[in-house]
Amino acid sequence: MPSPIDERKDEQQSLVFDASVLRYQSNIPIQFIWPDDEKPCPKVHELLVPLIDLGGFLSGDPIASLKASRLVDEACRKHGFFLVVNHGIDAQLLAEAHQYMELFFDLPLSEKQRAQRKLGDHCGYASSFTGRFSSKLPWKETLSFSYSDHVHSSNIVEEYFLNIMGEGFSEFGRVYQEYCKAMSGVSLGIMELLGMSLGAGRGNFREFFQGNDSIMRLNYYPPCQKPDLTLGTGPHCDPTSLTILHQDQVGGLQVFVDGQWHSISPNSEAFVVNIGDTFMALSNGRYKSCLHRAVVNSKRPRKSLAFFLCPSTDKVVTPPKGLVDMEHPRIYPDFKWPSLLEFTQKYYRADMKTLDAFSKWLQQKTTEEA
Ligand SMILES: O=C(O)CCC(=O)C(=O)O
Repeated sequence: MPSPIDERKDEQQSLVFDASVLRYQSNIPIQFIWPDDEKPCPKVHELLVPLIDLGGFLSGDPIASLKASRLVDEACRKHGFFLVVNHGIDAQLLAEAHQYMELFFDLPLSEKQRAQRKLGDHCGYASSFTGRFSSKLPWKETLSFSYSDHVHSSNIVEEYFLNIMGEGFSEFGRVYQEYCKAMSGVSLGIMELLGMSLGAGRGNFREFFQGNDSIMRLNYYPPCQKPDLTLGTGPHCDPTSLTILHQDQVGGLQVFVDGQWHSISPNSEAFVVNIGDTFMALSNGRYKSCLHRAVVNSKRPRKSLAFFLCPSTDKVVTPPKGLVDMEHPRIYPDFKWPSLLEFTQKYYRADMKTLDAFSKWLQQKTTEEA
């Protein structure tokens, strides 16, 4: 299979996504113009997503638990998106996570490039994906870094900022270390809920994701003079297990349901949660990992914080026995998360068929190695 990285053309190397320069141009570079059938639609309807009271569920309130489990089950069988409120995340921490993101993306490009993401790597700073793809480029900048829930990696985020950006960034490290730890905690609570709603036992997935090796991404979408021609994040399903997203008040997240794009409006009190491909495999296909994207606008920058829960690198992704029977045979092969990550970083640009393409790739690789 050709690597998407090979798609890179020579002229790409000179293309730089620097919003502070691009904003003075009346047009946008052609690499950012998406095909007509993928361009943003002028009007979209709001997606009806349930509001889940996580606190009520976690405190053991039987009525709140039953309600939460039913609502989550319905949403995850249909599209995999829901909102959680009463999640226990400190408002001050959330505000700081947004503030420090603004501070980082306001730095001059050369400063941000100290954290430059290397080809084939999933961590670091990326100004669009100019070095990786030659067309359908996203109108955004990102900073991604690893988080680990292992006891011996309790400072991994702080160390990342210190090593890559230097002493002056220790406060960034502190804020995002704390934020990731809090997100990991919320994810484990949601895993209890998913275990219950799938009838797989409350502790099953919680235990599976203890010691997770996850990814945190800060998304920054500068204003764009031609927002109707481009996308901030192209349509994709998350290859990871569960995404916990906090978007600012600008709006731009869209989900593809029943053949149409729908928006999910900002709600500062809530996290947007969605099922990723790895959890779809864990649930033996019962819960959906759904196509989503982000649109941009011409007036205001937009920010979102995305925590991608991933299993510990040594865990085998296999559905619990209770989710496999004659009526529900296995859909996806066993795999470990680092293989799927490698597949999406080196060989395949994530879309709505990632898991099927990955399954075929894995089977082919196993046959070749036998
Ligand atoms: O910014 C958003 O609303 C969506 C971000 C997203 O889909 C991603 O980072 O994978």
